[in-house]
Amino acid sequence: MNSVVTDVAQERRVVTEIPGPNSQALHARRQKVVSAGVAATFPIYIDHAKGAILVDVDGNQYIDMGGGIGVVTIGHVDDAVIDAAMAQAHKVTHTLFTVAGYESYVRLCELLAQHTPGDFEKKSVLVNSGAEAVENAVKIARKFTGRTGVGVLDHGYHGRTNLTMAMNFKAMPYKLGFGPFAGDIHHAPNSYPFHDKLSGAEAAARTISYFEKKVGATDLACLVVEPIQGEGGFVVPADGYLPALQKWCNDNGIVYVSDEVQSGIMRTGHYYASEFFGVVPDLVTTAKGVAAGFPIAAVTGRADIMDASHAGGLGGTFGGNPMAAAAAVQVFEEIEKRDLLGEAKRIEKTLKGALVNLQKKYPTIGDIRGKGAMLAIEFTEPGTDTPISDIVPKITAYAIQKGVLLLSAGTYGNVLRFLPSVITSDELILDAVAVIDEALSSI
Ligand code: PLZ
Repeated sequence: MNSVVTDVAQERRVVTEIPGPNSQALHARRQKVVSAGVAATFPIYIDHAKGAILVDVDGNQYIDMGGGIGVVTIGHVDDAVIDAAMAQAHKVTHTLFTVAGYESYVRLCELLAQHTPGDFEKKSVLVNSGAEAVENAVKIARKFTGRTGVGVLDHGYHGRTNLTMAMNFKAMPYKLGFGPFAGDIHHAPNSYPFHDKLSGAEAAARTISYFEKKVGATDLACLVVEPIQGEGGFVVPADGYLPALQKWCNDNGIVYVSDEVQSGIMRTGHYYASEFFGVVPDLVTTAKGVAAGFPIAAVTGRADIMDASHAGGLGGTFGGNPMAAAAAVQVFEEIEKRDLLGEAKRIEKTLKGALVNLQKKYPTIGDIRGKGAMLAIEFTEPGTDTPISDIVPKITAYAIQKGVLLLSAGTYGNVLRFLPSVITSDELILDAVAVIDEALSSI
């Protein structure tokens, strides 16, 4: 277990019952010391990983179709990223950037300014997690506007801190019993074309009317929107919806915040999903895929907004950790060097094609949606949009037994979402879909 793993055959391989004996033993230890509030979606324990494959402590190999919920977009244990982080680790591991600086923080902010949407002067602050990035975006927008209201959309997800809990749509499991929550958060209906059948213009008019009636535009500091909703079920808004929201924000002095924690950094075949929709946010949050698993996140946006905070108002002990920042810088370099945006588009072509074929066989697949390597299928009663919520848990339980790790999503738990690394081969993608096919025919 101490040896350096250099390679793993890119294939699924089941060599014990799942969970195997070593995973079972670790799970028993975990249950004694890890809070029951920390879920265990699969009671398996990973020893090492490479590329698109996870290897558990019993030697079982899984095709990772979840990427640690969209984090290892570049692939597990990418050599260039690990080398960059290790080189930094041997130089300096911590100073606290607000006390004494280092280059990787500055370089990452340069890259974020370059690759986030919008051709204007941008600045960033680096933090530790997606939720912390969202918290900071709200903080910064409030300081800039002198207003306090925060608009969010139904089916949205923004984190597990007190403020971001209040911004989430779903009570269970994110909020129930954890209140009281931060105030002045206002929820409005989103665009969910598969269910609401509204055009982008109609859905935007509904959203805007809610905010205008319930809050009043002049009391809103910001609107925080995931361009493709992640935990909510990879909800892709109707054409024109996001640009209409952005225009309304711009016209009314509301800071438009794009929460790209899940959809950002090559995931959709673009650096940021906002680009796909033709939206130029005032502020963007980045986390997950930016550093391949090293914890780091950012708020990036218009320099005047980012500079509205007084010195000392933003920061935190570990924010922009040198190793995590060096890893993130390398991720950006690899995206360019290896055309990883193109790889995300390849995943879309292969996976969407296979899912369309699957839908022909199984009419319970009501909708196929998403972009790049962020795709999902939603299960509904055939010919209707009534959710069927017991199919997805059966598929994920079946698949893990066969060496495929799949994730669910959606307000009704009826969405199977795919967040594979963009380096996953077509062969592995098709193999994973074949396992879903087997699962569906066995249900
Ligand atoms: N904003 C859009 O998707 C994190 C949550 C996993 P953190 N989504 C995965 C879980 O069960 O906690 C997310 C997101 C969007 C914010 C966040 C929060 O990011 O890094 O988990 O804090």
